[in-house]
Amino acid sequence: MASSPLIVHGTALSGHTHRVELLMHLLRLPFRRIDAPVPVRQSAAFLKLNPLGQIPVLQDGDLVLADSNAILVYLARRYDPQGAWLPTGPVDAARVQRWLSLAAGEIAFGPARARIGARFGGTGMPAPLMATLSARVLGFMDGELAQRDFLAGAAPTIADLACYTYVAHAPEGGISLEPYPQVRAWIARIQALPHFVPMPLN
Ligand SMILES: N[C@@H](CCC(=O)N[C@@H](CS)C(=O)NCC(=O)O)C(=O)O
Repeated sequence: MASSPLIVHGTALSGHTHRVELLMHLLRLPFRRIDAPVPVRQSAAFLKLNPLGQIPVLQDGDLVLADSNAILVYLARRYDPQGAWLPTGPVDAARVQRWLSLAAGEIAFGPARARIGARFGGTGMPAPLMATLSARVLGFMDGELAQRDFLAGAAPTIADLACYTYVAHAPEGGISLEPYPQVRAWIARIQALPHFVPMPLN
């Protein structure tokens, strides 16, 4: 258990923040969120926490850690004694890492950017490119999920949490999940996990 409550700098509508908070809920880890909307992220105080000016940032005692996937790795290693959320075997660990890379690549620049454009405006990326990236990764996910219940194996890992939020919220950006039945079934499996909390729509 954490010696003092964990702190997450983030916002309620940030999918990157949600994936971190979701793992903390699933692990039953107490935490509090410090709201960090765009003007806060550009402040000198925040830039000391993360010079990239991005949320989420985790504070655990003296530790300050930025990047949602890095935070997932830390929390899983530090607070999941069973190691279920981040397996250690070479093949299993590599399978998880592959999905973390897709979460920071095709998913971040496909469905996540499309949602930002639709909801907040101004992604600086052409819509056809976001649609192409989305179709490529969602088609791949659908095929993989036809073979197993979760992205990296039979049980959920941080791979699923890293990918879940922006895939589940893809329709907000005009990316339909209708063509991807296995992805929709996987979303339902994630949402059925004990202590799951959704990212709000508004
Ligand atoms: N690779 C980072 C990306 C985080 C990210 O893009 N966060 C957004 C909000 S959801 C942000 O802070 N954007 C501000 C910016 O990039 O300047 C992570 O996984 O944490």
